[in-house]
Amino acid sequence: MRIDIITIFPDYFAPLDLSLIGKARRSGLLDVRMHDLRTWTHDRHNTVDDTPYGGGPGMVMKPEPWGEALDAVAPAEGGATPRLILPTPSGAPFTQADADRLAREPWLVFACGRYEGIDSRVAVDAAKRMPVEEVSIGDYVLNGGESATLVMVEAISRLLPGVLGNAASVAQDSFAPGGMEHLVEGPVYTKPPVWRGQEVPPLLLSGNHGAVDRWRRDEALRKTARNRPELLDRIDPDDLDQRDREV
Ligand code: 6GU
Repeated sequence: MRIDIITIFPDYFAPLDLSLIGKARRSGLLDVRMHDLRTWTHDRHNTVDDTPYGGGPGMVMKPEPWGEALDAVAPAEGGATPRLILPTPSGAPFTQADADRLAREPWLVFACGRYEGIDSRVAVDAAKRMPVEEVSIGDYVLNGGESATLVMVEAISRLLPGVLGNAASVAQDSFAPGGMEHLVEGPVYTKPPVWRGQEVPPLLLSGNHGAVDRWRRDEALRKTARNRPELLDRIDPDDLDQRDREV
């Protein structure tokens, strides 16, 4: 998968050199390219922002550098077109289902806005030649799209075949499609069996895999009820068995 990131802070993405994503990049599974938006400015001060029409506080990102940047990174002529992701607190919520869907795309471009956002004509213009999505990572405001892009790139790239050491672990994650959608994972344990007076639940040491699976589902349901009660309403009743209803 190819990912291009357009930003005024390319250094913000240094963490993408690390850990599993860094390894995936070095192995060629993941091709991530950062681009400095100021490359596509033409004035002495490399200006990327201006005051908002209609007045009000803050600054808005000028359309011209963004138009040129997107033309250069994703040329209109010449075959492939990426999907453009615009991180913004006014976007649609980014979920695990979005991570799964976007992990199947061959090419994504993230356009990181700062200040009060990017002139709205940029998204309209880009949509004439590529699919565009405005996406938010949660109901709070960040100073720019960079940290949100890091979050989304990590959520997406860990789903690419070969990026995680253990592909089976993805299926057990909170929110994973095919069993864990609308559920968060319950507690996990490793050795030693007793630590500071606390025992690991003995069932986990029993070797009874069916009983362990059932216990994990019970605990996921309990933890979801405690921490994310609003998610329970979204579970398809057909996906609940009698034991689920008793938890
Ligand atoms: Cl994607 N961008 C910004 N600037 N703030 C956010 C966000 C994105 N998602 C939540 N808050």
